[in-house]
Amino acid sequence: MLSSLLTLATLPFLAFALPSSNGLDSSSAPILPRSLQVRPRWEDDTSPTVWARADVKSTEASKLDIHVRFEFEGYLDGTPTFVKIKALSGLYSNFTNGGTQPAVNSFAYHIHTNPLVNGSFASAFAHLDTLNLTEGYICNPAFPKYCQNGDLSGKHGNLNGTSNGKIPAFAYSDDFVRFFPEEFSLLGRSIILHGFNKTRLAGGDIISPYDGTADVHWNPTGKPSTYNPPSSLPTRAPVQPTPAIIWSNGTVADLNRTKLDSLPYPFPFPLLGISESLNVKLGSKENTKGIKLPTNEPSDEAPPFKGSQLGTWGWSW
Ligand SMILES: [Cu+2]
Repeated sequence: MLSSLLTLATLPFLAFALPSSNGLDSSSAPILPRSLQVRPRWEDDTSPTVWARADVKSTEASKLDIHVRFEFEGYLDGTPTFVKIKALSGLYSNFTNGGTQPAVNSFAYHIHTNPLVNGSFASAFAHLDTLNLTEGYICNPAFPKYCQNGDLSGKHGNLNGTSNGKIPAFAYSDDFVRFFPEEFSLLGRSIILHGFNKTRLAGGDIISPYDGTADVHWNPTGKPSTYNPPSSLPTRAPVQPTPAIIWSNGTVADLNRTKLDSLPYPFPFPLLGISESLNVKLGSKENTKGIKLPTNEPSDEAPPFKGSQLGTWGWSW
């Protein structure tokens, strides 16, 4: 299993070695925007694995004491990114935001497009949505392909509050969370955690040595991401279409062309899917796998974190 993974990981390099190849196997392949024709910056790295991290916290002023750690493990071969989550404090059931809001028992969370400016959660703007699916269609976890790629809780479920505010480490794989190409990348973004009526309760930047936002010890450098620097980031959140449409309630995707054309908002598929983008190959599975991690697992280690080894985590592919 491990050897086959390593073999797969060499494929991007082989593609680069062929000057006439654009990494696509179809003569009808779309012409890629120049910005997508990028090679992973760690192409000379011998490791097939890359990491990022985010410490998502409430502000001191809020006195909420929310701290959720996210860790991302990605692969050069385009297999799904692994997302590991642990709530260290503050995610209580019957959460009322200090008595100011109706109680909620679970928390939505997303990758947002922009890193925080001066700690402002509002400055994170909207969900990462590199294929422009918009929020016009309600994300259905059965069809993650048609969810905003940054809508992690839409695809995998909210974080359920607990009596002590902690959630043991757990993890899942996600086909649509990407380290590359750069404009699809989670690098240079942030994560926002929400309470009642989408209130922004906590946030934190996604940092990694791969884009210069973390040093080798995983301390934040304060530098802009080399992947998504301020000049490439949106300057405002996009206006979302309303009302929202639940386009599929069933367990089978109902997405023929007629159906798509009948939907009230422009639907970007199939324009330029992630699977058609250079260097990116979707995993063989579009569904996700969740894994419960040992509760005694340390949470403050620097990546590569323990338990990330294939055998230890019981990967089935
Ligand atoms: Cu959000």
